[in-house]
Amino acid sequence: MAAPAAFSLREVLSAFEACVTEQREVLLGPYLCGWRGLIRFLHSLGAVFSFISKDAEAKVQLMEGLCCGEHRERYVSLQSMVRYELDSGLVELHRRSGRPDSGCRTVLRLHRALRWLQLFLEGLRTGGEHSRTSAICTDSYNASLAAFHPWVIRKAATMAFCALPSRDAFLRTMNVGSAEDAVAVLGEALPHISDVYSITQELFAQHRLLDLP
Ligand code: 1PZ
Repeated sequence: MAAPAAFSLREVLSAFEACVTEQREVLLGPYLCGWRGLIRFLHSLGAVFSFISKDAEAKVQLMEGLCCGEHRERYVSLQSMVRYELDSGLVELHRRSGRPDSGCRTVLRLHRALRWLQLFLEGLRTGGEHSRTSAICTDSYNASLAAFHPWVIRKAATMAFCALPSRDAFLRTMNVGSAEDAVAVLGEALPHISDVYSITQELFAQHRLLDLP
């Protein structure tokens, strides 16, 4: 029996490249594929991160449900999703009620986490051989996601970061070859992640969706 294909972060990162169309729309299919892969990668880092992967998983699952649900043609891109959910009054602008979470508020959480990912990978890419992954991760988190999390989650996250392996070992867990190869892959992938991030940020800002409860 053939061994299962080795997991490589290269394909995951390139999913974000496939997200952006010529019209600068962000396609949900590859966006969620990218997230699926990131979650898989997070699993490989150990059980300390499972409270993080569970939350990301739930959000990705909710989005996948919308993407193959009754209104699937509205969930092709972030742009069509925003238009549809706003026009149909599906977005809770002020506070959450008992209604199911909207795609917009769910993507917003993933979008904020994408900013963390961008900072973190950039920190890894440019960090010295002996820099600590946990420090890079904490700095990226404090500069992004932490602002949206209550104290108890910030505390738990910061404690989990201490379990991260050294930069070199971390780059090797990406499974793209040597640490130098991994740095090169990051250099190629990061502009695409930044692109997805900034298009989404602009879209959400334009529609005043950046503070959805
Ligand atoms: C490589 C190490 C991985 C570090 C991951 C850094 C992110 C820390 C995030 C801690 C999240 C903790 C659990 C739950 C948080 C939720 O309350 C929030 C808000 O959602 P709401 O409550 O409003 O529904 N969820 C989030 O902020 C989304 C977090 C997604 C994190 C994805 C991490 C992807 C890791 C990729 C690894 C390369």
